[in-house]
Amino acid sequence: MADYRELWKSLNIDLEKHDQLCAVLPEFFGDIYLSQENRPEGMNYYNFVVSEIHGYRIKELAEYREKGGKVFGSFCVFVPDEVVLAGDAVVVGLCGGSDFWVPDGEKVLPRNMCPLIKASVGAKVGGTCPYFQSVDMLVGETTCDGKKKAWEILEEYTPMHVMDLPQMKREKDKLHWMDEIKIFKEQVEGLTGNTITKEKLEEGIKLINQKRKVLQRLYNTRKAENLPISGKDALLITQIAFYDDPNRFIEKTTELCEELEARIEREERVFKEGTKRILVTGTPMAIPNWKMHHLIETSGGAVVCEETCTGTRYFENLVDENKNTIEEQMRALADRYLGINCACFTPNEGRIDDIIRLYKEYKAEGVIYYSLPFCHTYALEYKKVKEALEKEGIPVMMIESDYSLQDAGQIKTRLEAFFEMLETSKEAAVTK
Ligand code: BJ8
Repeated sequence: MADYRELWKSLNIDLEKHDQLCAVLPEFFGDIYLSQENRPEGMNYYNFVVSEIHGYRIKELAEYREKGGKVFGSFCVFVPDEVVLAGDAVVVGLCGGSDFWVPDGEKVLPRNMCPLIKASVGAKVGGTCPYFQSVDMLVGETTCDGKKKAWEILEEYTPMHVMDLPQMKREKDKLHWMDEIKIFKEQVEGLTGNTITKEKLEEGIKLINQKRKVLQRLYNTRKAENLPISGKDALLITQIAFYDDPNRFIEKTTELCEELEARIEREERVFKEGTKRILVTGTPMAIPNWKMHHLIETSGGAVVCEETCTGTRYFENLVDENKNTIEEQMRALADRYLGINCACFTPNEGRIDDIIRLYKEYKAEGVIYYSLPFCHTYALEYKKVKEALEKEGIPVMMIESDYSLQDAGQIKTRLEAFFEMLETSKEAAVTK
């Protein structure tokens, strides 16, 4: 990585502490990612993005802000990026996925709390995340209780706007969410000084739809019998989608998709035959949380799809582009976003349908239900998901795990036993 110390200093980064973070990431990434065999050439771009994770993009954001541009930071896939783009602003995802930030988070939050929240708050409080230091406004939402209360702490550091997400999906909730998007539009206009016109919003909608489409194309390649890409690599790409420049991301991911489709034609695979195809469902995996995928893919499994917010919930369903007024566009945005099936909703039967559908589409052989500790909504929803999957004859196992590596050995043992069970039931089905 080039020398960005002056830039980091200008962003009030705690340089000494930040050096510790920079020192561990390359080795961590090397062990988990670069050790994989037969990776697609197109992954070089994403390797570069990670090698420059606190550099290149931060410099771009700084240059943009120097010219008067504004940067928004969000924590949830319900925040409509389209509105930010329509205001000629930039949006970056800020969810923390590293154990490094947890101790700083614990200085201001209770210990028995979701690591994603602790890491996100810790990244800001400790002054070790240049993305947090580059945003002009944070956008929170009322999803889980932990996040809601965390916003009250974060707003002591950076201006914060909170979107009131309904927890049901009735018509009145849709109207309420539409109102919230309108209020958010006013916030974006207020901060940027730019008016969001119908034309600008249309551009934003088209661009984000394009990003969704390229991610859908990428995921489609994972439906192939011969997997052309590992689950770890696919996860990394989705994680990067949250903060990369959208146009560049679309271009690079399109190139990669072409390569993957050619691999499928040639029947080139990244895993040996017999590797168990796994659907992961549950809480999001913010960068650099690669733990579960790494454990699965080094224990005899391959992740073929993620029903998570760093997976299909991020890009399934497009916003209708053919609307004639801002009012209609707002309704189209509300409709698309309220189609996301997060466990913070009740009832949330749609998520169960999604899991079963994705399991079939991606020809999965088993489901790993992943939950971060203290995430009550996802942990509680396991009961209903498990019952529904069992009814369908779909094997499922729940794993609750935080960002530390302490439980890695124990999880590996459980995964190996689960994959063995999948193999035994497959053999039994064949001999029947
Ligand atoms: S739409 S999953 S990104 S809220 S922070 S709920 S893990 S206890 S992140 Fe989420 Fe939006 Fe829903 Fe997706 Fe649980 Fe942790 Fe809360 Fe979390």
